[in-house]
Amino acid sequence: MTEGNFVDYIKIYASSGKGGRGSAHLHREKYNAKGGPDGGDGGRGGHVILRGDKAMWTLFHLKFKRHFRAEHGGDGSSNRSTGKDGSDVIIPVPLGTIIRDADTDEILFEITDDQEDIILLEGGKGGRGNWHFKSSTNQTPRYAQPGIDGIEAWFRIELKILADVGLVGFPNAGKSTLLSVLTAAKPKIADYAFTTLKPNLGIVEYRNHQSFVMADIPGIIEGAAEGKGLGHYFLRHIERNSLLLFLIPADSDDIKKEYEILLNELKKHNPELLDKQRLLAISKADMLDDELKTEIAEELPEGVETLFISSVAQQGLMELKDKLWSFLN
Ligand SMILES: Nc1nc2c(ncn2[C@@H]2O[C@H](COP(=O)(O)OP(=O)(O)OP(=O)(O)O)[C@@H](O)[C@H]2O)c(=O)[nH]1
Ligand SMILES: [Mg+2]
Repeated sequence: MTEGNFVDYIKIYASSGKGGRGSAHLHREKYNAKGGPDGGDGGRGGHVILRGDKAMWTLFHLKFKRHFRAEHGGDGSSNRSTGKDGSDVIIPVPLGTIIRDADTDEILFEITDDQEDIILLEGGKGGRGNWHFKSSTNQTPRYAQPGIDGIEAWFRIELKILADVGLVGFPNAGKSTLLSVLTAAKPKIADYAFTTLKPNLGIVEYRNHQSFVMADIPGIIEGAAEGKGLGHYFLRHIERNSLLLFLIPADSDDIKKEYEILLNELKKHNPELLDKQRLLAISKADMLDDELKTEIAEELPEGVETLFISSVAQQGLMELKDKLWSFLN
């Protein structure tokens, strides 16, 4: 899919490096033909490491490079020289990345902290050189350990969005338009349902160079939790948002009802979603005159703060940002 910058899961193949061989070298000098064993140890094979990176927001960088091989360890050599450790492969991933075993689907790790390192696959240990095996009965062992093999495996790397604000609304509610006016993101916008097929993220610049992240997900419809439309697949992405911004267009036939349906879908998907802070924006408010606005204002759902906005006419957007910011902090 070409739309959006969003890749939410990807399968990767990784292999760690094999440990280097221990050396079975016997020391020889001009005047000492029977020198002792002096074979060094093999170096460790490289690890495959995942590193949390707070500057990343997607798995897009993994889309075109899915194979990761760490270097093998170097072999040991004479003079008890240890082989070089194989270089590790470090894969940067956004915070909120989950790593599953590709076969069993079991969650192996979750990366939540910046610069957090997780060894996905450990490199094989280097073999020990022959001098370790010298004993009273065998002064010149010609034996050294081979290195231990690396490991290879497939993983499924998955991303839960860590956006602060998740947009929730029916298709066509104006979610992508809002994202496009509040952030530098350029999501596709059109006058039909399910324009957005994949989540889009944008950074909302706020006063004094502060910012927060907003996620636009595909529209949710009645029955979404049972698999209708596309929203169900993406509902899990709003599980981590600290705030849900509901968007209902001003020309909705029944704002209250629409709000109830949205809440109900979230609840069916995961009841904990209802514990999140939420805010309701009546979008496309440029279509309302004062009279209609007053009329609508009297019939708004209870128990949620509501404001009127228009992305097109740039109305209420600063108030919206202020409100979002104060909720987030
Ligand atoms: N009048 C008016 N129209 C708007 C406003 N915001 C969005 N629209 C229009 O509403 C339609 C849908 O907008 P989108 O932003 O694509 O809606 P969406 O919620 O992202 O829709 P899906 O991706 O299908 O879920 C487009 O034709 C927009 O031009 C607004 O503030 N005022
Ligand atoms: Mg959209």
